[in-house]
Amino acid sequence: MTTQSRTAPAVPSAPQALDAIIIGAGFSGLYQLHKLRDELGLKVRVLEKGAGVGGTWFWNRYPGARCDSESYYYCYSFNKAIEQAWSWSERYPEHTEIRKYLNFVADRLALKRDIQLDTEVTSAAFDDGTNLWTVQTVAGETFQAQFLITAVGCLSTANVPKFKGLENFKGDWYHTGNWPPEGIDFAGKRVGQIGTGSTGIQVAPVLAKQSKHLTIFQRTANYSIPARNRPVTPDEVELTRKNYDDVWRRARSGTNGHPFSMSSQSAVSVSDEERRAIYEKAWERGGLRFRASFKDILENEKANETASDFIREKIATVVEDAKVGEMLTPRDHGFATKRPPIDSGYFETFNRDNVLLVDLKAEPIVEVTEKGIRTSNQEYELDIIVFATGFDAFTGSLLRLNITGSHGYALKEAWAAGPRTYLGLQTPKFPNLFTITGPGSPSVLCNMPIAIEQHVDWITGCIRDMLASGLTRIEAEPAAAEQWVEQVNDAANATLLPMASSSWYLGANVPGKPRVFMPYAGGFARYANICNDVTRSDYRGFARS
Ligand code: N01
Repeated sequence: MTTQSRTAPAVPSAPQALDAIIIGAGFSGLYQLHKLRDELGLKVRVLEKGAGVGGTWFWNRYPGARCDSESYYYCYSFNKAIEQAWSWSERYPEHTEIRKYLNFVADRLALKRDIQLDTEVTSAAFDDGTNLWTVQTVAGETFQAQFLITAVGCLSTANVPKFKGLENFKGDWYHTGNWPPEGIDFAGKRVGQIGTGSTGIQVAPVLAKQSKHLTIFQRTANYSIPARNRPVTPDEVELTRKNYDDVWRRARSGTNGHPFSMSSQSAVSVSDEERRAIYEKAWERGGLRFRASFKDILENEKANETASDFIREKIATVVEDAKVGEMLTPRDHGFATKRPPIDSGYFETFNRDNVLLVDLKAEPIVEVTEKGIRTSNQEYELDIIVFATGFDAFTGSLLRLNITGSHGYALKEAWAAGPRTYLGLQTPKFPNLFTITGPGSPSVLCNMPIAIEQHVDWITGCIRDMLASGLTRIEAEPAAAEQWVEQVNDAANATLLPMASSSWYLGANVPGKPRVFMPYAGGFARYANICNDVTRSDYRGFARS
């Protein structure tokens, strides 16, 4: 870890009084700061653990780390001048370029003066007497504010599996979500990579090129669509700038916050030839849009099987060794029931002489040794282990903040059986606490900046209305949260998403975590309408005083 949180002074400091505290300086925290400070005129401080702004993109610097949404809509839409001034260089921006963009926005809006970096929050406690939150940091600083907004992202707490013997490993190991900013020299090294999710699929082709030898330890074979990344031409930049209003309108009116629409055809209503031609075209175009080829890929098992089969055939065509190709072929879940990755030469990587695939279903990891990884079959000698093993998604980053709400009720207790929120925005008994893209909201099922802007706009409107009415406290009602949890479950069950039993959407990737489907799968546009309707109905489901 390269960032150093400030350390505690001998004598704790007096609380610093603010109107609102925001935790996190990624896409969410930056925009929330702008709205509360520059539109509502509030005194706001952003507390950020990292040494720079960027959130997810501050920490995820592994080679090959890119965004899976296309650059022209993986950005803010709220500010015309910023929108028109920025140019992306590639179809899928690399992490460095996204950090540059977020710094550009932060500088343009003069946000950095209200962002405190290297500041890790250790606890947040609500006081029923004053309706204030008190937030403490590792350095022993104390902040107090009426409103507390978590902008910590959904995928910020690294999941490092507790393999026996990891402490004995004589080489180096890294988690992709905690990558050292100075980078890692893989030249001449024998590298072991564990995990083949979106991250593993991005990092593997680059590690294979940079290292002497790469061993990929795969637990679950994954589908992937070619990204077809390429530079963006000046003409494309110009055209997008002209059409931005339409881009954002389309992004907000759809299911996933992407500006492309879902086909109106069913995959099982067309002939085999037609279907294949549509899939081929989508495969050639590349990217997440592949799943929009037919309207029912995520709703109907037969339709899903057609997409899954098509990709399985592609894997068999690309991978030269048939045995390896079969090991790489997913058979235990349907396409897109887990978050579908996109790649730049992932399956081709297995045609290289310096790459070995190990199937952990056939030979599970027994322990990490001094020299490498021992499976039930043999020991693989390694110099570096890369954990591309994902995150304690949604709840991990919120629970580690040690939040206690009304009458000392701990969030850990409230969510012991899984997160229970109202609209993903608030949890009963945690007044004046708002969660941007929290569990129970569309969040990760969406193009994130669109989901983030919708939440920040709603929270800002809610606070504005409270201040205008002289109200000091807002709290989700337990009955509203119960009903919302049911709606989240119903929305998931109307899709094939719960079918993937090892998905992080369900918390299944972290041993011991309650299995609850966490994001709202009813679609972005429908969700945004529900939120607007709640506002119009005088904040139905919230108790305000
Ligand atoms: O994490 P994952 P990720 N032993 O949880 C394996 C976003 N993202 O970092 O499938 C062995 O998907 C695990 O195996 P299994 C995106 O939303 C965004 O790849 O559980 N293996 C799996 O293969 C994405 O979905 C961008 O059986 C173990 C892998 O590790 C999310 O981040 C780019 C294991 C983890 O896959 C998470 O993706 C990249 C164990 N004990 C990522 N534990 C953007 O473009 C886990 N695994 C914005």
